[in-house]
Amino acid sequence: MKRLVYNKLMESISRGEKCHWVLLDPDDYSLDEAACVAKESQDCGVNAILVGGSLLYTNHFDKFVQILKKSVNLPVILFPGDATQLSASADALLYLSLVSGRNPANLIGEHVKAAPLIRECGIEPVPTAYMLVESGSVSSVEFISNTRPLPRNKPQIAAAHALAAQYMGMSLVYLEAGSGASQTVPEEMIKMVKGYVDIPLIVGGGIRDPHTAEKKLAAGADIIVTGNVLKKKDGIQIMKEIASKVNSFRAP
Ligand code: 1GP
Repeated sequence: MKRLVYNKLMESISRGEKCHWVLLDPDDYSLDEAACVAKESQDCGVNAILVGGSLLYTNHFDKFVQILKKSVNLPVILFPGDATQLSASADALLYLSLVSGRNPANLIGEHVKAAPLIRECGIEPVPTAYMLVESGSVSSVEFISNTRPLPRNKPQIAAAHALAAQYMGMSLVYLEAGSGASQTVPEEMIKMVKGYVDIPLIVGGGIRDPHTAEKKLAAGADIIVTGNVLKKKDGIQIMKEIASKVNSFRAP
């Protein structure tokens, strides 16, 4: 199994570096806009681009990935809502198991559908424990996956899930408040999960300013993901500030 993207990520994390990934939902951008936003993100100092969404309304997924690959030198990593969101042009794919839920489709069903295609396309799968965290309202992931999020005031439950995922051989843990979340993943939960596992920790959902990003990193996030902030009027400027915070971050 290919491990190029993952090994590079591990090298950077072992040097004590933090990462900032940007999520581009194919429904939010035309192909030209995507190319432009990806270049701007690269110029801001972002480390990788994620592509995907819980539910897609547009039919340009593969072209979307292709144009991103042509526009930037960053790794383009799939963040699929289901087994239909695949593209041979991507560098890697977060092979997401929604371990916070108990829906077999998101634990093994979609994986079985996607596995032969991933093999055929030669995409690098990165086994990722995806954990949805309660964030004040029903997120798209929660609704579409028909699962319940982890209670936000019970960090020990999140830690047990992350540890189980590590014991099962997963390579990453992703703590997700949901795109556009009004409440981000609590620092207490990030800290506790980080204390339980050795694999890198991704935190995303509702991070819209450099100060919030810094708090997540200080609590133990290795990678932060931002998406919606780009759609703000001054989104690129805010992204630049977040990326610079991430790139210059040193553990306190
Ligand atoms: C969603 O964590 C990502 O999976 C990004 O969330 O759009 O709220 O930044 P935002």
